[in-house]
Amino acid sequence: MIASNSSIARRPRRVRADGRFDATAIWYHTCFERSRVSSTTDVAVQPTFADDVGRDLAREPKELQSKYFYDALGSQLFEAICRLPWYRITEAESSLLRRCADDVIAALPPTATITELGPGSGEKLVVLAEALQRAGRSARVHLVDVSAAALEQSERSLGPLDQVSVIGHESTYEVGLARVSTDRASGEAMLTLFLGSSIGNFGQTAARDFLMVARRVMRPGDLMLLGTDLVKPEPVLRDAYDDPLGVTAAFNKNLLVRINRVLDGHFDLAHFEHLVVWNAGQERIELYLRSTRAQTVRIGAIDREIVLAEGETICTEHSHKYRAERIAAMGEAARFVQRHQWIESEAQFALTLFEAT
Ligand code: AVI
Repeated sequence: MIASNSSIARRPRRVRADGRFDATAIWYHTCFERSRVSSTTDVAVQPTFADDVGRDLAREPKELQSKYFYDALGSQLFEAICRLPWYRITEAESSLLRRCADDVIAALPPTATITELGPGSGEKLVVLAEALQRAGRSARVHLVDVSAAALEQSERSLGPLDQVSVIGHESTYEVGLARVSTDRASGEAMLTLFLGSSIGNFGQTAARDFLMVARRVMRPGDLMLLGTDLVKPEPVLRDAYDDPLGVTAAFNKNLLVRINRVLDGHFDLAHFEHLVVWNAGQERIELYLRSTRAQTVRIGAIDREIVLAEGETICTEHSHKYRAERIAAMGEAARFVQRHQWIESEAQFALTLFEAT
């Protein structure tokens, strides 16, 4: 439901893929209308946390997937990271967005839907909602995230806005975007926001494939606003990912806390340290959890003993940094053309507006 200007529905709705009660979203029952409309089995066919942890800790070298950072505590720790003076991405992107929001909204046809992939705190959408207001417009906004906790956080900040009607999709980016795109009216354009340099957490091939998949569900003329952190001096990157307050270390170690809590794991945090490596060849930051001694850790729910040597690492995240001049080519490979690029030169961060050709 969407109406003109300020009379639009303002209550966030949630589309959960499996239609089950979400225990982490109790506030919904008191604060918001709740929709269990469900048309995909996305979450149901995803490998479970237990499957992924069992398989990834059996690999040599060991790894854990960064998507599992974002439980309720991990999402809050990430919000704290975004406020750290050493982690410049959020502030740089917000200031760029304030600069370009009117241009982005002006580029959007009068009837349009906005979809944000991985919305985080929702603060950036507030900037676009203000631009919508200045233009005397309103829009339907879809939020897509696999994390219920992250969706709740962003829906809370967007709930009171008059210019947007918010619909949450607890789903993978690809499935959520496809659903939003196919469900819209024939003349309705779509702006997809993929911000915060989230694309940097994909490998290079995965990033290219992701843009191709996204492009496949879009129509010619649809827009995508892509946020990418740029290559910068190593000490600056180190401070961003190994901050002096230890928030990023806590964010990283929370993966072990999550395994302990959810999978009956027995990781002792005192015997792991947060390790940050700048891989200059691949132009990416790598996060690890390093075992400070030889140890065997039981994970009850998967009936496994994980053997770690002293100094052995578990890779938890890659965060790729980009070169501004190569971003257009990355889009072109996926049948996008670059319409604008805005660069925050101090923090070295880029926002690129692509159009589907
Ligand atoms: C979400 N993502 C873009 C963040 C990044 O910078 O790669 C995640 C993060 N990891 C550590 N700090 C922030």
